[in-house]
Amino acid sequence: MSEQIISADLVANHNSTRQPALERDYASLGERLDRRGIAIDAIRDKMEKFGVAIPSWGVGTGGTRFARFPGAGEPRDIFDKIEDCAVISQLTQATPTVSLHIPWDKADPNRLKQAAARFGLGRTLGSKALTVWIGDGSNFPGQVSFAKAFERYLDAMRQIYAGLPDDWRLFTEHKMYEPAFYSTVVQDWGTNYIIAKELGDKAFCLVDLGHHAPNVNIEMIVSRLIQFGKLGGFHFNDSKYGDDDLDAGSIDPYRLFLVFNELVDAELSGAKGFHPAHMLDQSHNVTDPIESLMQSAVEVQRAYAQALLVDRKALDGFQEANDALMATQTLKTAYRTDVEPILAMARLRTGGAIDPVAAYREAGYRAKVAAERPGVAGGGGGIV
Ligand SMILES: [Mn+2]
Repeated sequence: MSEQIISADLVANHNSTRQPALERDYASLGERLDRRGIAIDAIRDKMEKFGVAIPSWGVGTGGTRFARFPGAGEPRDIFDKIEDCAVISQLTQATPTVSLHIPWDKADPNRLKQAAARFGLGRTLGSKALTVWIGDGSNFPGQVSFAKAFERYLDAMRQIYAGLPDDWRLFTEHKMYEPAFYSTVVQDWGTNYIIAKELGDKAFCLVDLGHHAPNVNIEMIVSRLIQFGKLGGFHFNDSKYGDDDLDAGSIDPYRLFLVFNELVDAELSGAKGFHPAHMLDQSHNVTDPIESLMQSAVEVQRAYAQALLVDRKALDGFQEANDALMATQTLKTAYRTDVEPILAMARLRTGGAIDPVAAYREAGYRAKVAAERPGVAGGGGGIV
């Protein structure tokens, strides 16, 4: 049994006051889904198995382009970060893994393994994937040769790929711009796909939702990568303009749903080699990072649950009949369904909190660590 940072009694009390209402809501939703031919328990089972990784850097306060405004009780090192990640995992039961950022998280690997195992984050260092994002590019027209820059990139990546263990996967991430503002070597999914094809069978494309031009149809990119066996996984966040760090589902939850609609379609149709890795990748400046990450993990889970409710047989029929109105309504029917009772029931059954943010606030965790962790200047900021 792994160690629990938030008192088990507090979580039990939190849940006991909310459980009767949840059970009624779950039964009511179950009845309505049953009329649509959907077994609510089967959806709940999938939620219980679902996991999205927390990035170690996400639990600290991020930097803006102008300054960094540290929050109280910020983690001082990777070991504090692992404790914060353990709180998120305990209350949501949706974030069983932590993704480390090298070189920000330099630490003795054995000590890291022990810390992760202590909080049931045992898979942390059992990773089988390496994500490479290189912010190479230029700020002025004429500054670099596009072709030479890409050839240098490919040469470097071939060396990394050659050193990859046989059972590992290599993910490459495209990003439209930043830190370079005129051209970026891996700027779009087309370049990313070329890289994955050039490197070989262990190379896949990672899609960061915030790394596209405004109005780009990201769900279609996801479909393309699935169709040609090159979707590696996701960095979830949301974006309004040129940012890539807002909380998942906070701006355009329908787009998040449409991405999961493609993922569920691939899952149910048994797309070859389909096992995407999910991670949050966002930065928090005006919220408690732990609260934002808990909420974001739940939003990703919610999109997955809603996408599982799509009547795919009906959708296929409407597509074949070119009935655009009913096809799109089929998606909307799933999206409009409030799946919160399913998510809360999954959390309750797996030891989490029915309302993770409320339980976190009841526990007073932030005030407690603020007293234990003196403020640090600087630290690992940065935006990727
Ligand atoms: Mn990213």
